[in-house]
Amino acid sequence: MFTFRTAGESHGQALIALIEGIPAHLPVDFEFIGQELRRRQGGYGRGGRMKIEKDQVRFLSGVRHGQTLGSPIAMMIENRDWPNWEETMSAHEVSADAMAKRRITRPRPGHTDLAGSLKFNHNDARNVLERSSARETAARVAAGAVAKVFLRVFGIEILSHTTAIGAARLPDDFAVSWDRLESIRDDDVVRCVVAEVADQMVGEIERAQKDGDTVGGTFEVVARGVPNGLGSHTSWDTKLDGRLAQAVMSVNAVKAVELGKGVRVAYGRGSVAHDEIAYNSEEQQFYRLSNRAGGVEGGISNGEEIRVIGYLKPIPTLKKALRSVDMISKEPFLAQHERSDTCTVPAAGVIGEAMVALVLAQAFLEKFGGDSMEEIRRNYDGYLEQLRNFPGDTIKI
Ligand code: EPS
Repeated sequence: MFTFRTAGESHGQALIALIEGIPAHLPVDFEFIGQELRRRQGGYGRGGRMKIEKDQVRFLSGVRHGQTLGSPIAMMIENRDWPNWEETMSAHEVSADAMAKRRITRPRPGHTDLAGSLKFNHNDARNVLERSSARETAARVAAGAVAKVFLRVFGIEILSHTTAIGAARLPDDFAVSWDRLESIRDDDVVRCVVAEVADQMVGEIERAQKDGDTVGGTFEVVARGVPNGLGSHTSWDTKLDGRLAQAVMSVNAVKAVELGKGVRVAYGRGSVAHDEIAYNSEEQQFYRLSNRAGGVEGGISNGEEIRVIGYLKPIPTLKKALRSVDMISKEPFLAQHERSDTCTVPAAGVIGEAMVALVLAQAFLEKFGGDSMEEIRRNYDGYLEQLRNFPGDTIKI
């Protein structure tokens, strides 16, 4: 069973990602994993914190001589901001003065501050926001990078692009090709494939920044090479689309998730909503004449590209003041912050890729799982053979 979990506070010592269920003998591409972390840190509109952090993964367990052992993989990303927070975030008791110093009693609208403080009975919202901060997604990207390295062995690749920032958006019928996704440079400021729209996106961010405001937007994650058969129609929680939606929805600030043309088909007729079926006899493979479904039908991957779109609200840490109420005095005040990102949509696409990779790796291991890469390879090749020979001979018992 493939699982992953992260630990760590935004201004704590480090972030941790722990993965279980990656089989033995996967060669670990350290360079690629480092590059994934750098991609997440980029993007126009990030705040002062990204000038401090230079995320790097240290493998603490589960890898030996460049290959996985089949044991839990623990990864650590140090927070370079930690020396400025040692006392505030100390695991040990500190003086009353030190406790009061960076205490937060003024919850930001749209953030977890108030809901979390009430739920956990904290009188300092820092106890909530340190964990709810999107800093945590660095650990997800590290875990997702390992999942990507695993999936790549079986020809599955995942990329993303920014489809909207504020009012600047790609046309509704725009279908990005894999080549264009690959052409996005790691240091691209907005990660949009149409230069004209990219410029408009930069304009949206600049205007929001000037106003002390923030902007949201959308990204699309594309996974290619996914075979027919990941996920299952048999139970609600085995459906691949539901699992992808949950994973991408869990990315900070994402408020809606769509597969393929999910939103638009809801407003149209069935005759133009579905993907007609064809057969390629050379490749001995069924395929679809369009991909409105985003590669999943009935909760099962259908062999087409998987396309998942995430919709982000504008992040809620604002320089511009919003009305709120102090948690302790119950007095109204205007919530306002100095250090803040203006836009995180380009980074969110990279995080979305990680989440999609983690879900696909889990579903892949469910179906083809084994203890070593060699065993999984045999299982997978046998299944591909079965697909080519479909319906083949069924075993008579
Ligand atoms: C975040 C606030 C900012 C962001 C942070 C998420 O951090 P700080 O409060 O230290 O200025 O930069 O994102 C990251 C650190 C990151 O690695 O993405 C928040 O409140 O969610």
